[in-house]
Formats: sequence, C-alpha cells, structure tokens
Amino acid sequence: VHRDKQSTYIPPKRCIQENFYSDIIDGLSYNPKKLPSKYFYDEKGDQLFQQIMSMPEYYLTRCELDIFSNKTSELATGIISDSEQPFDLIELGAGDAMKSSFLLKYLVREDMDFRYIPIDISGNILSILNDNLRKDIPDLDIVPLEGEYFDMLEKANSLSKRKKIVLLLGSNIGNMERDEIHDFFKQLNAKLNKGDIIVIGFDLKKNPSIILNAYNDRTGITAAFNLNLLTRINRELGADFDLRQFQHYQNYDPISGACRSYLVSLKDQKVTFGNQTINFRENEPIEMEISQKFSLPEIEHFAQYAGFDTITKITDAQKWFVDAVWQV
Ligand code: AVJ
Repeated sequence: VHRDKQSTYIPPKRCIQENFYSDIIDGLSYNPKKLPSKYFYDEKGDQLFQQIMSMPEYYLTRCELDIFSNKTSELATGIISDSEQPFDLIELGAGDAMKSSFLLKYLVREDMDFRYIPIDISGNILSILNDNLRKDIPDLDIVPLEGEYFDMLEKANSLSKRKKIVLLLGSNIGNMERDEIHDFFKQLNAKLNKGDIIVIGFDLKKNPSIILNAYNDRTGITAAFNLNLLTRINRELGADFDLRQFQHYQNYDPISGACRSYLVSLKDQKVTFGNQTINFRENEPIEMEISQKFSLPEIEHFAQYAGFDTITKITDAQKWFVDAVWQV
C-alpha cells in the first residue's frame, strides 16, 4: 500500500484487495454514501465482534446459544431425515462456531458420517475456529474455506456431491436488505438439490428499545466496531479518515424491522485515497450496516417465495430468536 498521499494509489494484486478498494470507492460515491459491513471483520473487527457478543445488551448470541445448547436433539432431528446418508454440513459466516459446536458435538457423538465446511470472509476467525475445534472435537472432519458465501458454496459443491445441510446463523441474513434477502434465498435454492436442508437464524421483532439497546451500547463497543472500518480503510487503502470527526448513530424502525447504523461526519471535510478525494458535508451520514429484524409470517413468506418447505422452527425460551429449518 502506498502511504505517500501524493502518489497515485495502486491497489495490491490480491483479488480481495482490489474488490475492497473498488467497493469502498463505489460506496462513497453513492448518494447517500454507503460502506459494506462485510468489511468490518479484520483482526480488530473480529475482536470487537467477540466483545459485542459478550455485552449484556447483545441478546442475539445468548438466545441462539439457548437453542443450540438446550434444543440440540430437536434441531438434529429436524436436519437429519435419513441417517444412512453421508452429508456436508456447510456453515456460512461461521465466525468462531461457538453455537454450532453444540450441534457438531452432538452429531459426532451420534456417529454421523459428515464433514464440516465453515465458510467465513475472515481468515483470522477461521484459523481461531480451526484451532478450537481440533482441540474440542478431534474426531471432526473439518475443511475451512475463506471467502464470500456463494463463491465458497460453489467451491464446496465442486468438492463433493453429497447431501448438503447449510447453516446461516446469528441473524447474519439480517445484514442484507429485503430485496437482497429474496435474491439470496432464490439463488441458494437454485444451488442446492432436492432434499438438501438449510438452517437460518432470524432475530425476531420485539420491544423496539431492547433491539435499539443491543446496537447502541453505552460502552461504545458498537461505535468502535463501525469506526474500525475507517481505520481499516486508512491502513489498507492509504486513506486519511480522521476518526474523531465521525460519530456513530444507530436507529431502529419497528415497522420495517430495519436496525441501521450510520457514521455521521461532524464537519465539512475531505478524505483522500491516493488520487481520489471524497467530500463530506457537516452532518452527512454514511450508511454502515443493516441488522434486519423479522416476524414469523415474514419468515414463512421468504421460504415460500424461494421454494423451500418449512420442516421446523425452533425458538429460544424468551421467543426472541428463531432458527428455521427449511428443505428444498
Ligand atoms: C454478525 C451481522 C449478525 O447484525 O447483529 C453486531 C453484527 N453489528 N452489532 C448483527 C453486529 C453490530 C451482527 N451480525
């Protein structure tokens, strides 16, 4: 990376870096400006997300952990129809696999013939996952893949023609806009075969204050998580964002279920990236992340629209979160 601001910026040769550069430049040339939240997860971003998951306000992980740790057999029964058949268990956005490890242990104990393929955009978290699982579940056959959901699903497809069980947990689906969710499920359905299973974790609509608080913590961890993307852009793309001049703002719309984060420019300012200059007006927001919340009928609608049958829906004790099991 060229740190000399006078020189023309030449993106590094690695493909992910080129995409990173063009995605950031594209996003900042939109009106309103937008930065893709999938880039939050560098090493520091992974650490901040681990901190978010242990905050008292961030109920999502605890709720889904309740499902995976206390309703493991119910979940396993939902995903395994024919115990004779070997399968691939593919997890999109696996992170540290904290929740899925309960299911993995259960399946290994039941002597199921399967391979675990965790997919994540962060190579850093995948290597942590790999180390932990090799220690915790030595008998598990694990093939980590670093990259984007569909690219790596394609790769997993080329590895074997076995039955597939795909996990998308933690309300990761909520990081997509409604239209993107429709397209995503349609595309996923098209890539799978009859009888394949998907398990999707959806965060449910609930008291709006509870949702807002989960993303608007007093300690500022979520703010730091958002601001860290600017630090990453500075470091990896040679930009000069002044972090003190951007403020995190979070908002929840209880009707649409969209919980959105923004970084607001605190003054008129310019940010440079090599030969590019981006202008910000005072109080201009950058759209950072959507964490969409859902109702049970909305979830059923997605399944029908994309051509899945609902096998079962498992909620936590508080009924704040649901893992839906769908079949092609
Ligand atoms: C990992 C995408 C599910 O949207 O709830 C947590 C990320 N952002 N706090 C979410 C996140 C702010 C999280 N997901």
